[in-house]
Amino acid sequence: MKVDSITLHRIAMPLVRPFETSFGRETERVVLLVHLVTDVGEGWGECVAGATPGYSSEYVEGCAHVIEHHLAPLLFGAPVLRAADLERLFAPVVGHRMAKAALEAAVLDAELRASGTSFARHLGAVRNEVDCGVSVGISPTIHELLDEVQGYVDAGYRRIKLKIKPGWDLEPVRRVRELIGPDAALQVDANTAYTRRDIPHLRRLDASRLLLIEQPFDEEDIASHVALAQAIETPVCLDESIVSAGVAIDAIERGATSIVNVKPGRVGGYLPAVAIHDACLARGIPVWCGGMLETGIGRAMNVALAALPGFTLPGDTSASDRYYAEDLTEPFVLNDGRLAVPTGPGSGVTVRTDLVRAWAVQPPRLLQPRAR
Ligand code: NPQ
Ligand code: MG
Repeated sequence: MKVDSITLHRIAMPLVRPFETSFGRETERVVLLVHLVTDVGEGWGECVAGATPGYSSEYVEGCAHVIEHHLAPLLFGAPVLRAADLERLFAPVVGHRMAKAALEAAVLDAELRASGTSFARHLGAVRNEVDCGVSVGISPTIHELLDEVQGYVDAGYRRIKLKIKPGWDLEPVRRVRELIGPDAALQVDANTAYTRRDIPHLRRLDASRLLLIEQPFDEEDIASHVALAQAIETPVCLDESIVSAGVAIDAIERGATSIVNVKPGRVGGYLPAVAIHDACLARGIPVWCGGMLETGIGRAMNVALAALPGFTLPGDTSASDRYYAEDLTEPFVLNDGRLAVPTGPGSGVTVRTDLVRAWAVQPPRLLQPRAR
């Protein structure tokens, strides 16, 4: 295919409730969307970067800049464009995986719509629905946390994940375990809020019989995760650290992670995400699909990815209404704790362009080749 134009849309979507993590509190989700027009049809992609570099070094304006000035020229310059070639095409740009992933998603969407193939079929899905978990933010009080968790249990979520940080860990986790009972799936995510000195403290989480503890230390600090894994019974799971299949294999071989969170945005796209899935499957390491408060576009693609055979744990692939009163596509609705994998061509969902316009925080930016 040939790309005729790329339009960047910046939108802000109101969250149904503030989402607080160890790195900050969000009340709306600012999202960068990529709309491609190609000679075979259109495609949409979503960038998972946040408005500020508080979670990752990448952020909306940085991604928009690197797309406009460095990645789009590579796309426009490619004689024949195929999603499978993008990792190589983008290799001259170091890092910026979230920006690359947004373009990859849009190229895949256009390519698959043109061939009448779904994301699920193309990526290698083996299920037509996926088990869903939910990520629960840090609450002002334990009482409000228990209320929120009870709501998700009632909605049918098959796994609860609590955000933790120093000062919000042992007690809330213990109280939620008490609320949901000994057999319910419960895990925690620290988003790098601890240091190696906290290992004796984190060991006390073992009493709550967690499925896993996610990313307690800095993303560059594989060694401290090895030390924790040796000291704690709860399985250690890396998120932020896993930026490529190579890093995943290294972290697994060093004993830093026995379960892996796979997020396409973090690793540069859906095809690199499948490569990490394959590497983990070959090593007997379970994976699950992370979430970045995606709109229906990214949610549809994540649900397709989560239907691959190695995704044996419920993901942060929650229903649309976990985050948004109104989604950018047809909403994803929980059915017995599961979401249906879209079957239509490409992502299988339709973008509501009226909402893209209504929620815009900047005029759309149209990018075109200089000359052909
Ligand atoms: C995680 N996601 O697993 C992330 C963290 C996260 C669902 O817990 C804006 C930008 C908002 C990035 C919220 C979940 C975000 C964000 C949460 C990342 O670590
Ligand atoms: Mg995480």
